[in-house]
Amino acid sequence: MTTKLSALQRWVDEVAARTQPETIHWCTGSDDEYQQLVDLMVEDGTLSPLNQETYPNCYLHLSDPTDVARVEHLTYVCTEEPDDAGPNNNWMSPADGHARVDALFDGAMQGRTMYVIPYCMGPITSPYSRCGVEITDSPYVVVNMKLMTRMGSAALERIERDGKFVRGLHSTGDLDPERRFIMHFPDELYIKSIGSGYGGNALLGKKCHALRIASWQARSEGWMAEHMLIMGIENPEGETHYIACAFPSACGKTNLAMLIPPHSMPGWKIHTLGDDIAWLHFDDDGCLRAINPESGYFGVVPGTNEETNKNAYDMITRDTIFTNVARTEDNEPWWEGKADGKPAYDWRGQPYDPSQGKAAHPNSRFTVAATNNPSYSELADAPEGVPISAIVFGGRRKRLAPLVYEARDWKHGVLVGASAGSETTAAAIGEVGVIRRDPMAMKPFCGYNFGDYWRHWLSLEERSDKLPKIFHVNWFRQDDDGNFLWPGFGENLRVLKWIIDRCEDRVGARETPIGYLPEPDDIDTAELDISAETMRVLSSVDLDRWRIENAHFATYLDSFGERVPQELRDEHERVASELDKAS
Ligand code: OXD
Ligand code: MN
Repeated sequence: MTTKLSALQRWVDEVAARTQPETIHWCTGSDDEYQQLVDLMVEDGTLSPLNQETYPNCYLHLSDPTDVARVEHLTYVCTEEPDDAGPNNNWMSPADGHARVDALFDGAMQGRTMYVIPYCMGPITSPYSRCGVEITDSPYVVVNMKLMTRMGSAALERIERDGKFVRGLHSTGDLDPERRFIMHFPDELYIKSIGSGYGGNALLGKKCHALRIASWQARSEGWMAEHMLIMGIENPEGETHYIACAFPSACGKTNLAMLIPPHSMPGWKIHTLGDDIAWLHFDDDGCLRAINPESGYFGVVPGTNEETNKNAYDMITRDTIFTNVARTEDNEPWWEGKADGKPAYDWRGQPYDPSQGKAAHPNSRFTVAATNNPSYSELADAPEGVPISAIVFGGRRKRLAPLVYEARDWKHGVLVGASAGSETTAAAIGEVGVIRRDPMAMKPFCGYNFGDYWRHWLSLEERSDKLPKIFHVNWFRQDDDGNFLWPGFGENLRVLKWIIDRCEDRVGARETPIGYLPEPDDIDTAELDISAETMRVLSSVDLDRWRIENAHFATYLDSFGERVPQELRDEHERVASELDKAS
């Protein structure tokens, strides 16, 4: 197969000339192709079949031990002006960026097959979807892209019709962290990634295209590309609200999106549209609608069990690629938090020895098609997307942030999102558990200066009088002994119900300097073992700590200098003076 789109053919020829592959394979996206690549990888040891009786069609990939997470320090946005990438990104000039990686791509595919993967982010027929082509020398990337995106012949046909696509060039190179770079050239809609096979660095449709490049495109085209799950919440009366929630990596987006309602809420249903990325566009009536550009999940495995996320637990018993989990004697996958079985081999493939650390890597992952999810919403394929009633920000905060609060209005909501912070997780290389600012959960993914990004968010107010309400949640509050105050998981639906009731003006709220909070008994705690005192703590505002938090945020804003919109500074000062007045 080749293409009639000369720009694409030229690019493929140009890449082949530089990387010198042995053969070129244009991916059709067929099931046979998937199976042939799986067989090839089983033969060369890249994949191992798991127990096919209990885990049909499941395979295990153990990565190079240095290649287990996103590498934010090696991820660059290459713009002519450093200020366009902003202090939130590593910067290189486009000329230096290309030169740096092109040298590594020279001859990089010798003796390998070069795969050309046309893909479509979003439903093939949606006007909101955007396409790309990833060239890679990794069959592991191809099979993951098959599970995660609409890829192959149908995508190629759309690309040939559109004539426009994002170019993504990837090679695993020699997996040497010294020769690993993830480079973005937003002006050229070009991504070059070398030296890593890890999902967030190598499945270029995901973070590189659907967030970093798409956020750049979205600003100029008037839409939003966000690190958000999308879910539908149906009440017993059959009324469904859709919400989009932005939480940092490994903070429970997948679990929330697939939530199973608690026993005390019979008749409620959850419909999952997406667990990681939302593209939001205004329709002709000014309603903000969301599509999920992806069609599969690349989720964190540890902690997944029948209690925390039964839908995910069931979904990954078939047709799943596991990366860096442990294995039992019976060749079943195993991870910390799995209720049954015990590990015989760890994620490095070594006999399990607890003194050597966890059996499964804390950032071990499953890749699976979204259609495997028992709570999959057919509307995930709807070209027009779904209308969003609420945007919810959140993070992991042991202290400070209450269980839930609502922003006063859109402008305040932008401040709430911009000032969000969270404890770091194993999804990126680096120290785990330290608080960092993660505006809109986009710190690692915004493809341009955060100052300009906040301006773009603020500008949406001029576009519509039907904007969603904005909320903030924190499932992770702890007491002084490190116990979680809120049970989380399915019980989070109780909080989502309050959010929807607020959207429908069905419940009141208490006004505070940080926004509107529920009264402690506004959140139904029937059948929960939680004291009135805990609910009081979860729904109170520690004014002194918030003043400190607010002052830290002022310093953070200053680091973006003149690019910070005055409107955001004014809003921040308004909250600061409310906090002063109240304390
Ligand atoms: C992810 C991440 O894999 O955010 O989704 O790191
Ligand atoms: Mn993510």
